[in-house]
Amino acid sequence: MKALTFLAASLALVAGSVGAQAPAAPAAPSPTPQADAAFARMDANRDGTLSRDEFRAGWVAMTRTLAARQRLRQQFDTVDANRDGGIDATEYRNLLLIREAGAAAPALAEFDADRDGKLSFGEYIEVVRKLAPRNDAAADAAAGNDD
Ligand SMILES: [Ca+2]
Ligand SMILES: [Ca+2]
Repeated sequence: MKALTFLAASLALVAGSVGAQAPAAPAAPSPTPQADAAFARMDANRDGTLSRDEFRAGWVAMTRTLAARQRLRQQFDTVDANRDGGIDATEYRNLLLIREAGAAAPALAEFDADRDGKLSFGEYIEVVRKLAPRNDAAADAAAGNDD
């Protein structure tokens, strides 16, 4: 389910359709709302079918986002030295981005949206976005952020 949500979010990038109005809801609830949303976003000209070009563009955007997210996930797992699934204050201080920022480094709390004292993967992506704004991987992965 999480992967599907992510997929749908990734495809929001396609054709700049973020924020565009959702297609008319079908009479019966869709069994695959994420897939339907992904399809709608890939369907750039809204004609209800995917051309080869629309599919190609969607595929490229999706694989790019997935690859970016995978790279960030690997980074996150490396930083999470004690493997508890979160970046705590000590691990945070060891982040290259934080060390490079030195005294200007923002506090962990600034990114700790759920206030549990650690950074989840989603919260970590915000760190990379803020401190390495030119990092395409972060931008892509953040667009598909679902946690
Ligand atoms: Ca940890
Ligand atoms: Ca947190």
